[in-house]
Amino acid sequence: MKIIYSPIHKKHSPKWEIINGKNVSYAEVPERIEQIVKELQKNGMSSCIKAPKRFSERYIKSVHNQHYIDYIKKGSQKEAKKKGNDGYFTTFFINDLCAPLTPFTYDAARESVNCSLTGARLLKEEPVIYVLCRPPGHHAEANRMGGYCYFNNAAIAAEYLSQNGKVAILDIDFHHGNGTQQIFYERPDVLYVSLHVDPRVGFPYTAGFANEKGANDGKGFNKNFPLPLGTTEADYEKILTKACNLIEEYKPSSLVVSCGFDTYEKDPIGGFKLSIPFYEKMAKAIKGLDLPTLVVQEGGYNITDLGKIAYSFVKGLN
Ligand code: OKP
Ligand code: ZN
Repeated sequence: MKIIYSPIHKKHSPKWEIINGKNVSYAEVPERIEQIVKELQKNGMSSCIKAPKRFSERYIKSVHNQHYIDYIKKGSQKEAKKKGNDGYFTTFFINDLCAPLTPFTYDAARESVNCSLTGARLLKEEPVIYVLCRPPGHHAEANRMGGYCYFNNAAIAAEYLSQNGKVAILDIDFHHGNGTQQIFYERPDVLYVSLHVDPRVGFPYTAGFANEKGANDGKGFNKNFPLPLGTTEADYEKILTKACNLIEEYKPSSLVVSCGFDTYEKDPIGGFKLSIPFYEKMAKAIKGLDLPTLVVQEGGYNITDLGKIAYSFVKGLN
């Protein structure tokens, strides 16, 4: 297995998000990825870790609108020139107050895409690749940032892979990937399947309902499994099996996993009851699909245990 990692993400480190009009300290911190890398290295995986290659901005444009890309780039540059450059929320191209622009936001988001595309390209040679990227991407729509996400790493990789056949995306982050859903909503050649907290009680609130099934040519190729707060391992496992069956029936050429660890029982912003050993089980179920698989990091915010969760998951993939 190969792991794709770049240290550039560390430069993107916003202080706040705004929830209900109040500043709340930012949960999507550099330590997340650093803890995972440390734990994988500790477990003898250093030789698996590869640096990303650089990809042209036109790959980002395959999913996002050019005005949106320029806005993030120029906004980050503008912020870098300011004195108190703690980041700011833009007025345009935004879904919520959880994705500020800071001096290195564009650079980090761009490198995060480089990581996912490097992984996608390597899938020809390696059956399973784990992309340790941040900022995450699944809330980023074609022209809207939000939920700690700017460029949709998983969607850009899926778009790239779709040139060689149908792609399934399995989103197991605690939150619904509204961005990924929106990007492929009218496409039959990319299946989106997501398990997440019921949007009536959890972020992103406006998408992720069971009746969102795709539109036009894409009708029937979007499947949401909203789950209640407090979902147990037994219940989660049943739904994951259903999700895997759908993917199997679809017969894709490759699989992209939007992999969040905020389903963990002690996640500070999650609300499911999954334990560390359960992640190995989940990964085994995914591995059982026997597809070229690109695992793209999304959320997961328990800094203390993230490394152990990731290592449990990696054991199941191997
Ligand atoms: C990003 B990813 C809840 C705050 C919610 C935004 C959550 C974004 C999640 N107290 N803030 O899907 O992990
Ligand atoms: Zn999440």
